[in-house]
Amino acid sequence: MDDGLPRREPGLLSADDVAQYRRDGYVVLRGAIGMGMVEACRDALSGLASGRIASRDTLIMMETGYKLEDIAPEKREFYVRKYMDFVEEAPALKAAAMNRRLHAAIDQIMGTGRVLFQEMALVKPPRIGADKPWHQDCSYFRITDPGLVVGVWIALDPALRQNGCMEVIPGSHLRGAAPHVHENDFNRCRIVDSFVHAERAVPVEMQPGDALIFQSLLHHFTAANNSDLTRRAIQFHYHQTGAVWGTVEDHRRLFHDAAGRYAGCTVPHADRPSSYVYRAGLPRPVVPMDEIA
Ligand SMILES: O=C(O)CCC(=O)C(=O)O
Repeated sequence: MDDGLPRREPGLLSADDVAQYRRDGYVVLRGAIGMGMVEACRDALSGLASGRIASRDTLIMMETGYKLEDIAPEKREFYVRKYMDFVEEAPALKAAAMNRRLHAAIDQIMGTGRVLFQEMALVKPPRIGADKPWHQDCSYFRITDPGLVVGVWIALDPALRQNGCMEVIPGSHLRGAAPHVHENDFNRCRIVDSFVHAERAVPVEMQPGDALIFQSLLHHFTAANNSDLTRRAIQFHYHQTGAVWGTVEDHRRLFHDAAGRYAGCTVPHADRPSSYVYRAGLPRPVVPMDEIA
């Protein structure tokens, strides 16, 4: 019967899933994007690495010890560690970031109205893919309320224990911001060891198209890839409309050591200042899109 009330798209997450996000800090949405989209995203990344797809903005970082210019274009993707800032370069990558089904699920957790402020593709090439140490993503973002930030990590290959799937510590987001320290590389910033309960880690194995939706204070890690299996993923960060970007001092109030000194990951090393700034100034409103492939 038509009662004239607006109809809501059926929820993709159950009440238990939403409760899991609140309690554990993460939930997996299986089959968030379809296989056609997975293949289109893989092809776009491969095209960006080889130069087949023209890039205006994308930053490509290689695994340690490898240089883009030393490797033949068609082989480059097998040495890439990370792509950043790519949604405008390929329609499939934008359609993944704005996927209607994914955002209907995030609406259930966060409410409506959000912007995309960071995109990355994270690759662990077979045998050479390095680990990513334990960290909280909001240690990289100077947003004053981490509860308004949500991360989404979408597998493009099977992500398994042996090729470095995501590992999380359920409930760690409820313990607040933990102090981090930089290693010798600006991209390697980790939670101070004594704050990590690694014995409680849960590996989250996923199939291509599955999405891990996680709170920005969740402790997470990925191991090195010592297998022959590649492991590609795309990761997006969104914040709800109205979230405030603060100063280093605002961030220090969250991320500090016992002496009160800044212990987040946003301050470049004095000896090697980073020119990269997360795209806090370029938030793009989420406008849900249908899949294109
Ligand atoms: O995909 C990975 O290996 C790690 C991703 C991650 O946690 C990050 O870059 O923040």
